[in-house]
Amino acid sequence: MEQFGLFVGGDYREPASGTMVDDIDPSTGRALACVAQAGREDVAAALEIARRTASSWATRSPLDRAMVLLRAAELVTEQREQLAELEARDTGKPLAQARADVDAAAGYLHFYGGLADKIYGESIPLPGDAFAITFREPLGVTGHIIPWNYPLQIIARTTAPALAAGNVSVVKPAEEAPLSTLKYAELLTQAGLPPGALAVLPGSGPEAGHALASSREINHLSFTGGTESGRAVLHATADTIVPTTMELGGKSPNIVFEDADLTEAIPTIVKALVQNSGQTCSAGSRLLVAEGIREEVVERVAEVFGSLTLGPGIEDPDVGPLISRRQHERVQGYLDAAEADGARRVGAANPHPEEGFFVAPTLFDGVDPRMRIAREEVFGPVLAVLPFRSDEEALALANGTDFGLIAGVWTQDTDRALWISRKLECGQVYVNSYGAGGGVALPFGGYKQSGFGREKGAEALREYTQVKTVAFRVNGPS
Ligand code: TXE
Repeated sequence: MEQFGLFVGGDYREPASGTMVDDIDPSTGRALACVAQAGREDVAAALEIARRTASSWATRSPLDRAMVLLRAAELVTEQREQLAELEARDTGKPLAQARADVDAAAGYLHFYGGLADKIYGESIPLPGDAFAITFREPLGVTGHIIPWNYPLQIIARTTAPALAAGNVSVVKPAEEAPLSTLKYAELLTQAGLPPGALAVLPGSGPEAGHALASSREINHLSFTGGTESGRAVLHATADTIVPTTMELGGKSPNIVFEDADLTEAIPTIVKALVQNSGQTCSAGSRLLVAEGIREEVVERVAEVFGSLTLGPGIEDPDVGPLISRRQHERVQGYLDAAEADGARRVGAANPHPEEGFFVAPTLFDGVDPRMRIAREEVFGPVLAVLPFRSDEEALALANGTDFGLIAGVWTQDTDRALWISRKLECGQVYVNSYGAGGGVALPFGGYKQSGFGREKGAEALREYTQVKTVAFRVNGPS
């Protein structure tokens, strides 16, 4: 079985404690690899190396930094099949999705590589001959806590802008799926990133994750994960007053008005939910539908659900397993709660392999907005249908959870689409589409308990820089 160490200082090393754990293949429940576990000491050592590397990377010419990231984008693309297979095995996701994730990772490196030498300040006129200029400076050492649902995409999404802006990064991937993040660090090093500018430390959340989040040696922390762990991380960064970006998931709606083009809408609504087995922060897990077309929409979505294949990610089915036994139990708990609350399950469960952590795509009609299935993030392939009778009711339902990440709006009426887009309390709205294929260039982040700060797009560079203002009083010739 393949063994993976900690990636520190440009190479693999053993953890101080010598602890190795099995990395489980979610399609079989059996070990896939053996991975080193970082402890407090390893985190401290990686941070020390990062600190020593910080000024040399920050003072490299912006064009040099750009060229390293652009070269890394090429290397990721050259390794597309190997990386996709690794990601499919480690997370259970279908190969086609894993390939899309590799493309998105290369896309982030390309996008932020392209911006690395275009991070400009401003000039601000002041009274008389005075003026001020601003500099966008790197923060120093950035910490990154990564979840298991899109490890490769998310390490690229958060470290590419950090590195482009001249920071150095220390990353703690999730226990369940660390492998592609280690390969990513290898490829960036191969592309010319200085050893020490990017460390990847697999390990547990409460130990390695907490050590990183609570360290005084980081200058910024980006966290992507669940609300509970996010809260623990925020307590830690509050003590050290470290700026933090939080991406905490959602309960995002697809809103289908009576005039929607259902031929376009139905396949997108299905994909928005079942992609990655529903384990996507921006999953379209609520279907808000005009009462007049509810029956037809439910029937058509159920029909597509019924046609989906389930299997190991590496066989490229429509739907793979969930990430872990724990996640399987959690989702099963939501299915039981929905039935106990009186929601009506539509359609039969698709067949799936006996072993592995599979849950068939499940559609619940007759959902009341107070039910848990309508309010809480399930993070599995479970869709809750809620009918509405007016545009105002659709808006109230859409905004009626604690989350606010993204929304899909399906209508032919541009006024209606614009009206509701402005009123929706969420970070992104898609009109007659959903998710826009990863949207590397589109600012992304939460309203309300979906988090704060923005990732993706040029906007993310604001998170990874700090602004210095220098004001001049100019004395002209006397
Ligand atoms: O994620 P955790 P879990 C949601 C989803 C899911 C739920 C729980 O609803 O059902 O969260 O998933 C690290 N200090 N999302 O428990 O724990 C952890 O090691 C520092 C939404 O599996 O949030 C991992 O690297 N770090 C989401 C990362 O946090 C800690 C993606 C995420 O794991 C820590 C994943 C601590 N005290 C789950 N505790 C999204 N936004 O896409 C844990 N971690």
